[in-house]
Amino acid sequence: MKFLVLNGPNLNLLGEREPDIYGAATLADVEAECAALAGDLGCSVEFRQSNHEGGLVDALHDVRHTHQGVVINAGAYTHTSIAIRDAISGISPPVIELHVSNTHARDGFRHVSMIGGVCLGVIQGFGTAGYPLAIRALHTHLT
Ligand code: CA2
Repeated sequence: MKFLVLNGPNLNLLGEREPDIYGAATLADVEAECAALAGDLGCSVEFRQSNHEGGLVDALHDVRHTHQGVVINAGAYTHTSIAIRDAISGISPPVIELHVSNTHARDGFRHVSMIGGVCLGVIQGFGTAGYPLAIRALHTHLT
């Protein structure tokens, strides 16, 4: 089984700024942790990141016949993007919405998700530890 972990705008800066909200781990650290877990579970993960809405839509389309599940942290596009919602609706692999922070404990505009309603489930508020949790959740769902 192959999973895509897709990160949206500004998440390439993980571990570089705002450690009080997003923690100290970099995206490369998170990728290494998820790759190790995936190996233990007998599957594999591919990490991709884009700062562009269309890049995230393209990445979702790209894996529709090749991967069995997706974890997406769509960043700020979570709260605005009908295009990403439609892309998730348009592919078969189950998608888990993930956030490092608890968006419900933050600004009001972060309380709304355009994508949550078309995802298998949502994991948020557990820091970067949420990424391996999401890999486990996908694996459990599919086996
Ligand atoms: O908590 C999350 O994972 C978010 O998806 C992160 C987004 C935010 O817009 C969402 O409301 C919640 C922002 C990502 C910004 O990432 C940074 C990481 C380190 C330093 C600066 C920005």
